[in-house]
Amino acid sequence: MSTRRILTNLTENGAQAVNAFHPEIVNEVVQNIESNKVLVVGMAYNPHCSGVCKALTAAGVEFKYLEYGSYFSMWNQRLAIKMFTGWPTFPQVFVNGALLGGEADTVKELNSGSLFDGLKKK
Ligand SMILES: N[C@@H](CCC(=O)N[C@@H](CS)C(=O)NCC(=O)O)C(=O)O
Repeated sequence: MSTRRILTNLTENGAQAVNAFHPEIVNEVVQNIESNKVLVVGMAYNPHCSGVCKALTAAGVEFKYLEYGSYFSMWNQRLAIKMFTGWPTFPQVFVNGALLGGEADTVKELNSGSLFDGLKKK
């Protein structure tokens, strides 16, 4: 049994409500996923967001960073992003058009994976 079955089984009203929830933010994220090999979507004051940016920089990976609010602002805009990606926290890191995950997933991949091969400065 899929635990996400509601996401693929929306009524027309439900789908319209989801699509109308901060589409300008979701569209901006989508455009940046498509136009940047590595995209970090984050929020201010979140140590996982600064941490993942530091880890990517130390590894010589170029990336674009988009920031939406902080612990004190833009909750709804961040919720729209979470509803779109299905990822519950920030940062959200995208590589070559696909969601990789958060800071922990990115650091693990930088240390022992091959996803960033070819994206590191020589
Ligand atoms: N395990 C996650 C930790 C990220 C995390 O827990 N972020 C929290 C803030 S510290 C978050 O985004 N909470 C949801 C929100 O504030 O919108 C990672 O490695 O990226």
